Amino acid sequence: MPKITAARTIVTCPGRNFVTLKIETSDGVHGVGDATLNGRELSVKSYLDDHVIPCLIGRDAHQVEDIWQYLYKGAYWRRGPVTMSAIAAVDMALWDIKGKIAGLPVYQLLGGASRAGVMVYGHANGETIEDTVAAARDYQAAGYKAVRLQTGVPGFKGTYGVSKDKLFYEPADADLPTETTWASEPYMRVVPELFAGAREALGWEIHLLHDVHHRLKPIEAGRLGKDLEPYRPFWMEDPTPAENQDAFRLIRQHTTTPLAVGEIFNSIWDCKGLIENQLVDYIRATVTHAGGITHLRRIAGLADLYGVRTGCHGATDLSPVSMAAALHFDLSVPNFGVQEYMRHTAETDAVFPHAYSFEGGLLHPGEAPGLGVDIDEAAAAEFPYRRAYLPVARLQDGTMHDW
Ligand code: GCO
Ligand code: MG
Repeated sequence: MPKITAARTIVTCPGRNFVTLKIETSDGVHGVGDATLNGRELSVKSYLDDHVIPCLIGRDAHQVEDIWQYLYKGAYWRRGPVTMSAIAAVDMALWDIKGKIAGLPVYQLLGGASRAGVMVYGHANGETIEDTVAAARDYQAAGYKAVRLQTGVPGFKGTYGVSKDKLFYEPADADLPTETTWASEPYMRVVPELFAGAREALGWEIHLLHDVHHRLKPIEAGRLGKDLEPYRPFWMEDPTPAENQDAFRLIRQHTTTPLAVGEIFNSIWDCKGLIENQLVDYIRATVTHAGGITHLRRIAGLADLYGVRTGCHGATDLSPVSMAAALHFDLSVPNFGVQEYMRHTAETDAVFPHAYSFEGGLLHPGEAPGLGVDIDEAAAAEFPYRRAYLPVARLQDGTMHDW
């Protein structure tokens, strides 16, 4: 059996922070897992270094399921983003090892390819509707079949989703949280105009998505969904915070715009009510923050029973290791919907050499054994950790709002 002989975490900041777990085995094979939790990177590193790695040494690396159960049930303190990101990193690394030993890409171990490739959506951002539509046109020209549209709200600086750089959107931009100002009313007026402009310029053959980023009250979300209906959006994401899941009933009563939720979910228990009550159409839980490939498959299995499809989070704060793991999952899972794809910087791609590739709007994980991604530790060492926070949002009178 391939025994786990060593494991360690590597923190690197090639433009943004990433935490990577590397597990080595007695077979001479190693595996990698992504443990990045945006703005709380060092908490997950400590969880792994201080509490998980000591328990891994000497275990059979092939026992992916048993080690998952051991870390989940054995901690007593279940769930939460730190715990589940740490478990996810172990899970990814073990699937990587299993694939390398088998000589097969991980998607083959998950049942094989269910489709030719993974449809992805890119991010079209702009300060104005014209800028956003122009960015979306560039994605269309590059072959994308789906694109997310975010635009500035007139009179407000630093709207969610509007980047300083056109291609690389990186919201964790400061040593301490930046303060932004928000008002829902002008936002709710501008988004339907954006979609009208985009349909006129881009036609109907491309999927258009939008992320509300938890900003609206349920009744406001119902209104926005209804106003977007004529433009047939692929989805409206995170319309309202999902702590109160009954809120989604209210949204559903008002709109047939498909709903996507779950990028901050950590386990199947966060998803259960929304899926079983058919209150969402796409579940956005991701490999890194929801317990790894092993747990995400369980979530997808439940979702499939209710006609809910997957739409994994794929922001730049998930490393190429997470992206590779997501692509093996996406390629194999029957109820795949779409995969978010924000391109990493060239520095990040150099630190994490990978086999996945983009063609004609689809990503493919490639045929390399395992996950097909690695960390170049010498390159990683050139980019030391830099504390970085996501912004916060306040209403115009100073009230804290959901960012
Ligand atoms: C998305 C997300 C991201 C998050 C980021 C926070 O849909 O891609 O909303 O942009 O804000 O991942 O860490
Ligand atoms: Mg989002």
